[in-house]
Amino acid sequence: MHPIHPTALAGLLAALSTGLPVPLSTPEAGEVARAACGPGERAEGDAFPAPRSKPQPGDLVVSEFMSNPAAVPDAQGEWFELTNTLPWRLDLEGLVISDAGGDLFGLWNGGQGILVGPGASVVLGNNPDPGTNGGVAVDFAYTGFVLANTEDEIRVHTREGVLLDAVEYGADGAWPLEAGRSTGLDPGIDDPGVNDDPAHWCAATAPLPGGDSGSPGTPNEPCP
Ligand SMILES: [Ca+2]
Ligand SMILES: [Ca+2]
Ligand SMILES: [Ca+2]
Repeated sequence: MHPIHPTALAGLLAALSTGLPVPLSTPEAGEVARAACGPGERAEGDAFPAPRSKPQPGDLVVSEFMSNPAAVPDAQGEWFELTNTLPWRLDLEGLVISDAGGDLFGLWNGGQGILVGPGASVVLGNNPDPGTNGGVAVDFAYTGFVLANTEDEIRVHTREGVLLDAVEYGADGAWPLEAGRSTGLDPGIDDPGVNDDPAHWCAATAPLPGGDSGSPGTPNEPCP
């Protein structure tokens, strides 16, 4: 476990809880909380929508990150990808992303949900404009979170502080960090513990429209 700073978490929870339609209670261990399907929650053309699960540890992994874009400035082109490991869709709204240095943001969409399909990925980035971010389709834009080029952390946890996955790159082992190339998890790996090992990651070669390499929102290339 890597608990975030209590003061920072309290402040974020206060912000997130404003107008929040769901209670702040913590589900019992093992419980899969299923949101009720109310008006407006069904996707268009989705006659029998699958239940939306509140993510539990093991339900998602950090699968790719662009910490050091070369085609555009870092402040315009950093992003990372989360992949749903489950055979049903997840609602990521309410999750919190942090690092070890105090960077923090919440996944909030006004209560509309941030859905990611079975086995699919969502891209979070610091700039939603493909015209200036290197040609990346960003699903959720954030501020206040920097991906350092040599060493940093991406920690995904619930509002209650339950860690779902963390990737801590650069400090230990041989992480494949190259300017202009995202670092991607071998597509065979979907375990939040196994992805701690840099041996399961490699630098992307698939071209992005802006000239860098990566596969934001689509399956990673198999590592050599
Ligand atoms: Ca950076
Ligand atoms: Ca991990
Ligand atoms: Ca990818």
